[in-house]
Amino acid sequence: MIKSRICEILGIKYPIFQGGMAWIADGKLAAAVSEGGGLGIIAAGNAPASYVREQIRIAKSLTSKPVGVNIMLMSPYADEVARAVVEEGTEVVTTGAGNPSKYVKAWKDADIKIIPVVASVSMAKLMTRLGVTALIAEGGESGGHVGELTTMVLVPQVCDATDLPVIAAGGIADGRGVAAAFMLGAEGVQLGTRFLSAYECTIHPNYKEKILKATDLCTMVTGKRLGHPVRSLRTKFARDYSKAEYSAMPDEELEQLAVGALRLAVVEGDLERGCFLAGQIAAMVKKEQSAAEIVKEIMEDAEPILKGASKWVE
Ligand code: TUI
Repeated sequence: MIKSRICEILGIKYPIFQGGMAWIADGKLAAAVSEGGGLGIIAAGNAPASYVREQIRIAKSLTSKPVGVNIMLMSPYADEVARAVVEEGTEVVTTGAGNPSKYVKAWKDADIKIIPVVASVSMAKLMTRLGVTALIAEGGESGGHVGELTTMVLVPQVCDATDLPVIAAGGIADGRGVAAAFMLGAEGVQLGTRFLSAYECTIHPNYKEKILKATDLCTMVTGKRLGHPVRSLRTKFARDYSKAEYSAMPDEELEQLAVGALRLAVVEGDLERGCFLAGQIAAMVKKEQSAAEIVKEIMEDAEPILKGASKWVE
């Protein structure tokens, strides 16, 4: 069994997190992952605190194991969600798409375990100084909002910059990816895209089908011009948006193009206007499974690979 500090700190069986995917990672999916021995995470995304409270309660009705909440720091509701997690007695908070410094004191006072996503060494050092619990080093292979560096490059540099446990994210789909992440110094992994095919993941069937049929080159990054690069499936929406980015279209109009596109993908399965966020490993997601099966399969597949690594050394 693969164990690390993160299992003890969080009280989980396997050091694997389910990424906090906006519009997708609800209380039901998070509870299923936690029941399977990983850490399920509810995504606040751009939703108000009332939605997050409701999902926390749903998760708590389905599992007594720890469940995390991811706070997307660019959300207009980030402040109220940051207060709600304290009031709801959330055990673990992860953050993304920004700097969570202003919330750290209140969360520490409430004994919440704080695990920010970092996309650079400087942010890793800053978070370490603030006394957070662990770090998620997320490379640009991931779906959604992406940083500049790849997982292969970011993880070892973040591990060198901190004594905290590091969770690797971005580009991990199976046991091989887990083993590789541990070789880079990580003590845990976070996967998003692989959980899109979970039975408990209630995205529109069109979304699931697109993931299951994806091929290696099927994602692209858009949004660089406005400073919010986002990786998604190469759909009509993504190609149109990309074209608009390189046109003379004013920034405000460009911003308007993307409004509501995540909801259209997740809820409506809108193949024309939806933005289907997905990581580069989408092509490695081949079948529907329960969340618990995904967790167990990935972590058990990683074991013989890590054990067998000595075969390379004479
Ligand atoms: O946050 C994510 N992935 C996301 S958020 C999201 S919702 C969204 N919708 C529309 C536009 C943009 C986002 C979809 N996917 N991943 C975690 C992550 N955080 N990746 C990179 C970062 C990050 C980047 C910069 C974390 C900190 C950071 O610090 C910069 C600073 O100094 O504030």
